[in-house]
Parts: sequence; C-alpha cells; structure tokens
Amino acid sequence: MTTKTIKIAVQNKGRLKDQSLEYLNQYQNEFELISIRDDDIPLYVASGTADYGIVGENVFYENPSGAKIVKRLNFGKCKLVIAGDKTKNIQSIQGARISTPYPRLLRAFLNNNNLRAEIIEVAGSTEIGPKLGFCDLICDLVQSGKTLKENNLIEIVKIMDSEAILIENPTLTNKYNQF
Ligand code: PRT
Ligand code: ZN
Repeated sequence: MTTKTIKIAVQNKGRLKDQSLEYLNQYQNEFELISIRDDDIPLYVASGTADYGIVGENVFYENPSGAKIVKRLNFGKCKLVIAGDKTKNIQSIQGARISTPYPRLLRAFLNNNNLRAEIIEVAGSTEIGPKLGFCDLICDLVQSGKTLKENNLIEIVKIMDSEAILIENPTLTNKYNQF
C-alpha cells in the first residue's frame, strides 16, 4: 500500500498561522503545507487541491465551498457583531447603511430577522467608517473589544461566535483518521 503525504492548507500570514502550525506539530505525520490567504482555504480544500485546511468559522461560512468540518480547534476565538456609536441600538439596524467584510453572513442575519439594511462591502478598517460618515453601523469581528472602544463604538447584537476549525475535502471522509 502506498502512503500519500497529506496536504494541508494553512494561512500564509496573519492571526491563525502560528497556532495552526502549533496544532499540526502535535502529530507525528509529515504534512505538505499549502500556505495561502485564509479566504481561499475553503475552496482549495473543497476542490481537493488540499486534503485538509485550517480556517476561521467566519471565513468558512462566508465562502460556501462544500468542504466539511472535522473539528473545532479552540483557538482564534472571536465573535461577529453589529456595532455603532452609543446613540445606536437594535432598532437602528432597520434601514441603516452597514459596512462589513462579511456581506454573506450579514445578509443571512438580516434576512433571518426580517431586517432591511444596505450592506456596504469593505476589505478592512471597518471600524473607522461611522465617524467618517461612510456608514451608520459596522459588522465585524471582535475579540478583546479594544478596537471598538478606540473608535467609540458599542456592540449592538452578536451574529455568531467563531473559532479556528479543521476542514476536509468531502470525498476524504474517514480516509485518514489521525485527527
Ligand atoms: O491575509 P489573509 O486574508 O489571510 O488574513 P485576514 O486579514 O483576512 O485575517 P486575519 O489574519 O486578520 O484573521 C484571521 C482569522 O483570525 C479571522 O478570520 C478570524 O477567524 C480570527 N480572528 C480572531 C480575528 C480576530 N480574532 C480579530 N480580533 N480576526 C480579526 N480580528 C480583528 C477584527 O477584524 C478587528 O479589526 O481584530 C480587530 C478587533 O480585535 P479586538 O481585540 O480589538 O476586539
Ligand atoms: Zn482573509
């Protein structure tokens, strides 16, 4: 029987990189690492270019791919929230302009709650939008809450919790059982 080196897609730089490598170091196996931007990890795994991947749940659900979740990894914890200045509350969402790097997750939340709002997709630095008048509210990740505070923003509602997850190509189920 031939054994094939398992290919694992991990973030090439950024918040999940070091802990992803630390997690994989617990195993004896030789892995072939594919280092890419986190947004592309679900697609690489779903297409079979990588067998497994490590990515945040927020990225996994924002980029539907067909990859399957193997397990939650207990690092990279954060939450996706809608936030605004202190004059804003849950009623402020209806009709608001909300900027976010996660338009799909925000759209699903709005639809599930019968809310209508304008979604403005941005790549980053979401938190400076309201004070520049670019948007009324933001929808972004929060960990310590420091960035919201620095921008005089408060959480209005939580959309989801997120942590790093191990995902696999759907055709692989139970083929490798080292994880
Ligand atoms: O280049 P690439 O596309 O791969 O990286 P990226 O810039 O998209 O992602 P990166 O490296 O910033 O984050 C990777 C993953 O880490 C995210 O997809 C989340 O799953 C997870 N994660 C955990 C976080 C945070 N915590 C986090 N705090 N990702 C981003 N943040 C940002 C947040 O956007 C906000 O601007 O940190 C700021 C808030 O942090 P606090 O501590 O001030 O609340
Ligand atoms: Zn990214």
